[in-house]
Amino acid sequence: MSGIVLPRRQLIARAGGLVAAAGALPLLSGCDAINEAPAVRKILSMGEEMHRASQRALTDRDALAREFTRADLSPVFRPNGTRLPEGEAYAAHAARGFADWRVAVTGLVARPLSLSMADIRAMPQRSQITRHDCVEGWSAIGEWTGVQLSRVLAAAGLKDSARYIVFRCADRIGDADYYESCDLVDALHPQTILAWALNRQLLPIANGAPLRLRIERQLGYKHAKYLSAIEAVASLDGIGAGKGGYWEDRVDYEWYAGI
Ligand SMILES: Nc1nc2c(c(=O)[nH]1)N[C@H]1C(S)=C(S)[C@@H](COP(=O)(O)O)O[C@H]1N2
Ligand SMILES: [Mo]
Repeated sequence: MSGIVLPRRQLIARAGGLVAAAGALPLLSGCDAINEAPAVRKILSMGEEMHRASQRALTDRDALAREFTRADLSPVFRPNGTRLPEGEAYAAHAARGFADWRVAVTGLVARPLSLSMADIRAMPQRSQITRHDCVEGWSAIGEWTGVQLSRVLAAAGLKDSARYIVFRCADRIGDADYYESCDLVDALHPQTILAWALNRQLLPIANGAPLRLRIERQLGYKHAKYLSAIEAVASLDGIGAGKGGYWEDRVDYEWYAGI
C-alpha cells in the first residue's frame, strides 16, 4: 500500500468509498486478522491520512495573522461601537487612571483570579502590529501591547471541561451588555492578547481602556473592549441569547468570524 501515492484530495475522496465498502468485507476477528487483510490495512492507512488532513485543517487556525511594521501604522486608529461606556462607575475608574480596575477570570478554572492592571502588566508582554478589519468596511493598522490570553488562562488553570472563553465588557449598547466569546483554538492563539496599549500609549478610552481583546484572526466585532471579566465555560447556552456575542445575538454576524 505504501508504494501508492495519490494526491491528498483524491485520497480523502476515495477513503470515503473504501470505508463504506468495509461493511461488505467478510467478518474478521482479532487484530491478526485485520493486519493480514490488505484491504483493511489500506482502509486503516487512509483513515490515518484523513486524521492527518483534519489535523492540518486545525493547525491552519494556528497560523499567524500578518504583522506589519511601524511604517504601516494608520495615522489614526478609528474607534467604533462604544467610545465611552456610560455610568458613574466607569467614569470613576477612568478618573483614577483605572488603578482599581479588576478583571475577573472565572468559570471552569482551577484558580479564579482577580487581576489588576498592574498584575497584567507584570506578566510577560507581547507587541504586535496588525490590521483590524471591521465588517462595516474599514480597516486600520495598529501596534498592540499586552499579555497573551494563554498565559492568563494558564495562570488560572483551565479545567478539561472548558470549551469556550467568554469576554464580558463594561459597556452596554441599548439594553444589553456587550460580550463576545471564542473557542480554545483562538483563545490560546499566540496573537490573542489582552491589550492595554495602542501604538505604545495607554489604550485610549475610545479604543477600550483599560483593557481590550485582540484576537487577530477574527473580524473587528470579536475584539471586545472594556474587559471586565473572562469566563471559561463548557457551552454558550444561557449566555446572552446563546449565540456567543452581542452582535451574533442581534444581527446575522457569524460567531466564528475568522479571517
Ligand atoms: N465592548 C465593546 N467592544 C467592542 C465594540 C463595542 O461596541 N463594545 N465594538 C466592536 C467593533 S464592531 C469593532 S470594529 C471594534 C472597534 O475597535 P476600536 O474602537 O478600537 O476601533 O471593537 C469591537 N469591540
Ligand atoms: Mo466592527
